[in-house]
Amino acid sequence: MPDTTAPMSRVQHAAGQAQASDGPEWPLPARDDLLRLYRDMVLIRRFEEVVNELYLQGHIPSTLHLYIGQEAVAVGVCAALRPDDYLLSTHRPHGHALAKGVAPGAILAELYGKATGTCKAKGGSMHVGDIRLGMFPAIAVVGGNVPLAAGAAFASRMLKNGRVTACFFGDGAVNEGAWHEGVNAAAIWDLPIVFVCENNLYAASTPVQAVVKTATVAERALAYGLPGVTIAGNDVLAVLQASQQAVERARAGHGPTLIECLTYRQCGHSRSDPRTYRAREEEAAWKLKDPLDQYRGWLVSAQQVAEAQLAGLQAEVEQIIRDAIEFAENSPLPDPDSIYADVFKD
Ligand SMILES: Cc1ncc(C[n+]2csc(CCOP(=O)(O)OP(=O)(O)O)c2C)c(N)n1
Ligand SMILES: [Mg+2]
Repeated sequence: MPDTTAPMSRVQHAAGQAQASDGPEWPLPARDDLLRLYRDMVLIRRFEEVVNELYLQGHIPSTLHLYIGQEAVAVGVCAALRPDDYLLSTHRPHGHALAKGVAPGAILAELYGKATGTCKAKGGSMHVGDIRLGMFPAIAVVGGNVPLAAGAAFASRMLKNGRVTACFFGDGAVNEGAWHEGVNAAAIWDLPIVFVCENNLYAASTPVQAVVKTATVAERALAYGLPGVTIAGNDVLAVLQASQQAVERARAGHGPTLIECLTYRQCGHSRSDPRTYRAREEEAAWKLKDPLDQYRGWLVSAQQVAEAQLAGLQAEVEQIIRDAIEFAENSPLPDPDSIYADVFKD
């Protein structure tokens, strides 16, 4: 029998030679891992809420794109990765970085423009990353990270280091020329990549159905000869299941998979977005599908996790955030003499 205790239906639509399925054979993660998924989503949610407040208070120069509402995607994908696997991100990278294990203090310090930031203050929000943890500094050129992901995966194959590359992008990336070139290169060379489309229905103010003619993004995979699946991106277990299958396929040398995660950004696109392009009713409907609320409800009802235990995880997260703020605020500004350091190759 399929696992009826799962929070929502898993794979909604499959295209091409889809691998993910709602089969009974998928074992639920161990209890500690289930709790870890929740804790990691809470960390991202709270981090972003606090970053928004700090931004409004004037602590953070430059712009921001928050990840509120999409937490299940980053957490589900990264839970399927090894620590040394690669991750390439976008202009909306904080959640990806936290899920990959980048220190919250180092991310926040980067946002503050401090010397202890992940890019020593040379990147800011849209370039957060730590290559020591497998995360390339994020790339804000929409679709621009896709050919680079193919390059990273090509290097892994040449070096035979067994690393898989996870490449995140939004629905707005899939009409960029770079996206098609990168996906095609990965397909023809059977590169170890998992392409993760976070379809949050809008590219800034442009609705996806206005610029994508097919019913799903995933079915475009068929044109390139790789499997594509569309899943409920607010269901962290659905994301984890599809990611595990795609990672396994990539690591075994069978090539890339495209996973389209249907999700919704609960905040504006970036700072000062009045969201006039979408209906408040639509926002309310997606709020009912909040990834944290749904997963928390399932943990309590189907897994009998005590509310007190979840409150403990939340308290742990609050402390991590307090420590991150303290770290960022107490960190020094970069030395002006370091302005050309790490910019040119020696
Ligand atoms: C090549 C390119 N064109 C335009 C922009 C400006 N821009 C930044 S984010 C964005 C929308 C991206 O939408 P999507 O890929 O769906 O990601 P989301 O913001 O929804 O996470 C645009 C148009 C850019 N950064 N790069
Ligand atoms: Mg989008």
